[in-house]
Formats: sequence, C-alpha cells, structure tokens
Amino acid sequence: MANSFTKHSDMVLNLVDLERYPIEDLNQGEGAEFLKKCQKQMDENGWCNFDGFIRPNALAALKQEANALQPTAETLTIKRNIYQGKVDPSAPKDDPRRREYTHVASQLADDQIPDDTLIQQLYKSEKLTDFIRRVQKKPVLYRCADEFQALNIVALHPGSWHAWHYDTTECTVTLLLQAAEKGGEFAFLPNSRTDETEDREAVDQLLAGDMSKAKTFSRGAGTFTLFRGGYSLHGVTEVEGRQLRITSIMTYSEEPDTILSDDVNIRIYGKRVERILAARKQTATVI
Ligand SMILES: O=C(O)CCC(=O)C(=O)O
Ligand SMILES: [Fe+2]
Repeated sequence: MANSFTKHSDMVLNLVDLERYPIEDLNQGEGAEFLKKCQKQMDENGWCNFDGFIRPNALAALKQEANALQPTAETLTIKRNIYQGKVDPSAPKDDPRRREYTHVASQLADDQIPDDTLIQQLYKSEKLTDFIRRVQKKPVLYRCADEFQALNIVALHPGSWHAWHYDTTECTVTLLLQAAEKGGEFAFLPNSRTDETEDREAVDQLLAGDMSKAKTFSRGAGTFTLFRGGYSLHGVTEVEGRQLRITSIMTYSEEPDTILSDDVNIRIYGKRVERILAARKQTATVI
C-alpha cells in the first residue's frame, strides 16, 4: 500500500492540500483543469490566492519551525520610497518618488534557513516551481540563486506594518505561516502600474491611508499567494494583538543564476551580511 510519502514523486508536496490544489500533475485531468483556471485568474486579475494551501498538520510544523528560527533573525529597519529607487529631490513635494516610508521587520535571509527545514524543501520543490512558472505562462522560471534573497521569512511584530512598495521582481510568491491575531492584512492595488504608466490617483489615495481601492484577502495561515508585486503597490497593515505575523517570501527569476550585488544585499540585510561579505573578501586577499 502506498503510504503518504510514496504517493508523490516530490515528497514535500505532502505539505500541500493536493485534493483542493492538484498541482502534482498539471498535464492531465484535474491538475490540468486547475492550472487553466489559475492562468485565467492570473491573466485577468494579476493574482491568485490559495486559501488552505498547506494541510493543517503540516502548517503546525511549518509554524513551529519559523518560530524556532526567530531568535536568529535580524531586526531590520527598512526605509525606502515605494519604487525602491533613488529619492528624487527635484520631484514635486507630494510626489511618491520623494517620499520615504519606514518599517521594522525581523527577517531571516536564505542562508539563515537550513536546507533541512520544511519551508526550504518546499521552496526547492521542482513541482512547486513548475506550478508557479506555468500559472504565469513563462517559458522558463528559476528560483533565485542569491544566497540571501532566494527564500526569506519575514516577521512583523505587533505595532509594525509593512510599508507600501512595489517589488523589484515581477511576480511575488508568499506563504503566510502565522497570521496576526488582528490586523496585519495584506493589501494591494492590482496592476496599479505598467512599464509605461501608473494609476497615480489610486496610488495617492492608498498612500494617504484610504484603502477603498485596495484589495485585501481574508488570509488565514497556510494561504499561498501569487501576485504581480512589481506592478501592484502593496503592503501589510499594522499588526495588532500579541502574535507575530510571519510570512515566507519565495523569489524567482526568468534568468538562471540571478544574484544581487553586494551593495544591494548589504542595503537590504544590514550588518550581518556586511560582515559576511567583508570576511570573505579578506580571506580571498589572504589566499
Ligand atoms: O508579508 C506579505 O504578505 C507581503 C510581504 C512583501 O510585500 C514583501 O516582502 O515584499
Ligand atoms: Fe513586496
């Protein structure tokens, strides 16, 4: 008799509720049908939200793992404008290119998430990567090869928010591991910009604190979300209650072997990464 581990060629897919989300075989039957629906949803709306993607007992293990790693997380203060670009002092005063927003998060970079953790194995699953590629109808998609950026776990403490921004990659993939007791809602303006234009009215409205044009999902822990984060202004509202809100962020690229420059990694991950890179340079000089 097949046990739950021999049932799938990619064992880590046992974490996923495959009855609801048949991602194991996308070429035929219910998997193919499910994929078609996801592609249509992505095409038309720019997001897919899979509530209860992770099975409840697997979710308990993922949560425990993420909480156990917390003492090693760096507390980062992130200050940037919504485009994550240079502040333009010549732009009009109320222009978003001029304004910076700050938030504080406890962040685990990829190198702080051991290979044998369930979340790292899930990220490395070929079937999951293939599903993410096919939902976006990309001919190729690679997991990010950067030693810090590839997979991250971000925790927001009560009182913190995740400031409004566009991501630097087109499509963002998140798995909510632990929801806030209250607040901590993911909110976004689907497709608020293209490569040419931006819906400045909607953007200004959100930046002014008016959420009426923003989309939110009621997302319990275990929700898996794909959205066009590079083109959809988004953030997370203030976490309330006593519990951390913990998300894992999975990063992909259409190019193989994508790595970030040392400067960018130091800017994102701070002192710890600065020390690692400096020590490496020193060793290289000595040899
Ligand atoms: O935590 C979330 O749901 C979104 C996080 C996010 O936008 C990011 O890390 O870029
Ligand atoms: Fe983001």
